[in-house]
Parts: sequence; structure tokens; C-alpha cells
Amino acid sequence: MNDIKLALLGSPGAGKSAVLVRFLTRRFIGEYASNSNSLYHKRLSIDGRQLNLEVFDPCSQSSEVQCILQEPLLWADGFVVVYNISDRASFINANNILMQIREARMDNCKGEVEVPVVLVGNKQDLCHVRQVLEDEGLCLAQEYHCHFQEVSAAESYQDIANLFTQLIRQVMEHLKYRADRRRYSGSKSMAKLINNMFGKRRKSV
Ligand SMILES: Nc1nc2c(ncn2[C@@H]2O[C@H](COP(=O)(O)OP(=O)(O)O)[C@@H](O)[C@H]2O)c(=O)[nH]1
Ligand SMILES: [Mg+2]
Repeated sequence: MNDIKLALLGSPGAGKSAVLVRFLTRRFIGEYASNSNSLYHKRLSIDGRQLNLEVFDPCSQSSEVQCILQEPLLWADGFVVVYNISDRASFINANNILMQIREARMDNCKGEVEVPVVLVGNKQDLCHVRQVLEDEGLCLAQEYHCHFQEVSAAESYQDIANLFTQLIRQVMEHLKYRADRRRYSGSKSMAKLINNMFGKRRKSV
């Protein structure tokens, strides 16, 4: 059983809870209790593999982005960064969040961010009052090497299901890669140890 931990991040009101609840229940519920952090659990199966999904949905009341961010930044295996296409401030905030993810999770050896992220432009149904072009979302995602998708939690399930599935697949690949790398470096240091022992023994003969 694989444990996968995701975190939703974004400005208050961007629709994090709406997007998540849409994914988990297939339904859109207009208002959510937003005065506490929530951790959702769901068992699901992707590509025939059983997964234990945990998703952190931070509370919207807190304006202290930093305090919401710090914990999930290190805890999560993958991120969904949500902004509202009819609210430019939320897009600017998404940019800041991507920057903070990069800072917190940069792999110093490779100069790459070692955590999968998807950027989500929500409230596509409000495109008549759009403040952020789809191209701007795409550009920002390219800058951070992450996937991008515009969605409407209010109107559709499929796009949201697809983006979560894609992110979870990416996370699984990543976790596997990390485990392989650990195993490899583990066997390398074992080889070194054996080498040293034999080296010493040879010297003493
Ligand atoms: N029109 C529209 N409204 C949405 C959509 N998603 C969320 N909302 C509304 O936006 C408000 C904030 O959503 P919520 O999920 O609580 O945002 P959060 O603070 O980021 O968790 C609520 O009134 C939702 O009903 C959407 O796709 N379209
Ligand atoms: Mg919320």
C-alpha cells in the first residue's frame, strides 16, 4: 500500500476546498467550513495499485501565508497550487507559493525541484470576468516546470479528476525513483565498507 500526501495551496477563496471536494465526492458544494485546517483521507486505486491518499487543505482564514505554508511544504509529496482566474491577486500569490515550494524543496545536487506540482486556474466558468489569461497560467507553469490546468470546480468533475490522477502518478514515480536512489546509495556504501574491510585485512597479512 502506497501512502501519498498532497497539499493544496492558494489564496483564500481561490477554491481549494471546492476543487478538493469535487475530486473526492464528485460534487460541488457551494460553501465549506473554512475556519480550520483539514486533512482528508481517501483510499483509491490508480493503474491497479492501491493508494492511501492524504490531502491537506489549509484553512482560509489565516492571512499568514507563511504559517500555513511551512508545515505542508516539507510534509507533502506533491502540491496543487490553486488560483482564481477572475482574481489577479490570487495569481500573484500562486507565483509566490511556487517560488516558496522551489526554495523549500530544491534538490541542491541536481538543481531541480524534487516534488511534483500542478498549477490550477479555477473558476473557469467566470471567464466573462477573467483577470488572468490562460496563456499567463501556462507561462507561469512553464517557468516552474509544472503541469497546468484551468478548471471549474462549480461545473465539471472530469478535468479535476484527471489532474489529480496525473499528479498522483507523477508522485508515485517520484517516490519510486527516490527509493531506488536510496537503495542504490545504500548498496554503494555497503560495497565501500566491504572494500575497506578487505583492504585493511590485506594490509595486515
Ligand atoms: N463560480 C465559481 N465559484 C467557485 C468555484 N470554486 C469555488 N467557488 C466559490 O468560491 C468560494 C471560495 O471557495 P473555497 O473552496 O471555499 O475556497 P478556498 O478558500 O480556497 O478553500 C466559495 O463561495 C465557492 O462556492 C468555481 O469553479 N466557480
Ligand atoms: Mg478552503
